[in-house]
Amino acid sequence: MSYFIALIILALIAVVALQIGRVSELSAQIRGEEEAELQNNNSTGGWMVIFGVLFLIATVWSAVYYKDVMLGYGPWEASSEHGKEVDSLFNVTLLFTGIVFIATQWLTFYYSFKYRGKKNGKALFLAHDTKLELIWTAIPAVVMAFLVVKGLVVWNNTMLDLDEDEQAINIEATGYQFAWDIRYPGADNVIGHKDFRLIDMAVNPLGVDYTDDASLDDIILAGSDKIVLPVDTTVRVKITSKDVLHNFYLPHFRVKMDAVPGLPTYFIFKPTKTTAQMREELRAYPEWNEPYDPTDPEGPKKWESFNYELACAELCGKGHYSMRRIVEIVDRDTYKQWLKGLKSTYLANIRGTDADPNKGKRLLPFEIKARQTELTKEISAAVKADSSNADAKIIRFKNVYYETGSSNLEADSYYELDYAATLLNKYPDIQLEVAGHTDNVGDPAANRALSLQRATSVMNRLIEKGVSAARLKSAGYGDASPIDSNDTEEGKANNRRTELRVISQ
Ligand SMILES: [Cu+2]
Repeated sequence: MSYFIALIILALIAVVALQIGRVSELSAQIRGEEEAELQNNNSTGGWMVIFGVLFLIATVWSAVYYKDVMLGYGPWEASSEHGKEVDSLFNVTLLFTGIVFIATQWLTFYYSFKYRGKKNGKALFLAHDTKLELIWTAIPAVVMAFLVVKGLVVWNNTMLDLDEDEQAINIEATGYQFAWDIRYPGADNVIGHKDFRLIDMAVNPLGVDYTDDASLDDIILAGSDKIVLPVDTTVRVKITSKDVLHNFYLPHFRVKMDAVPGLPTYFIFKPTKTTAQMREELRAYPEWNEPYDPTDPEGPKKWESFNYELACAELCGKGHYSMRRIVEIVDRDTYKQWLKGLKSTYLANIRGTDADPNKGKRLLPFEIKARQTELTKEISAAVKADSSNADAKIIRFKNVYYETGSSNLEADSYYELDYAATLLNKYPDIQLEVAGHTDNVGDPAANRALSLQRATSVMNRLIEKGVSAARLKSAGYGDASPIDSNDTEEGKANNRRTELRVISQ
């Protein structure tokens, strides 16, 4: 240790000796060599100008050279409608700040030369100059005002909420450490209500309120690894967070918004280029034609592997980086197909479980609506079908329920029958048969009798709802014409049915 300290002391003594030597050399110069100093000033001034020129050239050259890796240039033209406005705002700002940058940098270096130390040189004494004050206040004020006004226009175009009649896809993004849950609205395009008090990490991590009808057809892509959206369609993203601040950032679409716990935010954007179109554009650039994986030169090229991305742009914790997600922009038909393949989270995970606030309810509003749409198509198809095609003339009720062993209708049956009655009244010329069928359990004669009574109940309901009695008749077929096997419970359930048959028109 003492050896080490001694070494440091020796080194310090050497430094002190060196410094003393340099000071005496400099003082000798000042005392005797004024000429040398002037020459020194001249050459330093000259080098300043040369450096200034090279520096400005290098700055402009690097900006041009690297432009293709900056958003807004080369392949990175905005992929959203308003993104082009944002880019033009950036360009205008860059123009003004660029002019100021070049002017001030040039003057800094040029004045170092122009006002270098000279013999008899004397500084100018300037106490006040009103004209100068006016100029250097007015010019920045005008430029700033212009930038702010243009900025506000762009901001308003981007951030104004939807008009009431404007068509848009609503989605919701909930950030948490360290993923995004994306909620799609289902057929009604309304995202259901949610409440933090309903959060249950096992069954309902978002706290969706399933007593809200709008929630029932919502689709939650939990921790999803991709978001799919259609091109040329306005999308409104509602953004929330469950824990800390996150940020929903789609760089290619120039949208970025904080996800704040307790304060939903949103933005609206319209993608203008599909992922496939973007890949085709990148293909034109040589650097995108290199292999994506350098160890596999025969593998896919970089442009083939391109994807739009969602990034969390808030340092939200140690797993922050893992919040990156792929955003796939597809054409509208592909989007519809993709959405069709997803099942409502409520139906898939909640329906009938203890977490289901609608437990015990047989039919939910959106199911009723879906069945009504289906029934409209079925009746119109059966009416139009050729009479040689017996099967096509049959409409099978799906939600007609009777009390056990009786022909009394349960109240849940009314919506389907009443809706059928309204539809049948649109075709006043057709004759119909209401047919009852049973499974093979029990005595065939009793089955026939019960199926006739049940068909008659249905017929009476239709008559009650305005279908002319002259157009209707009822029939009970018992177990005589099954449509499925009577060996399984499921098959038996299918065989117990009530049908409507178009017999003439
Ligand atoms: Cu985050």
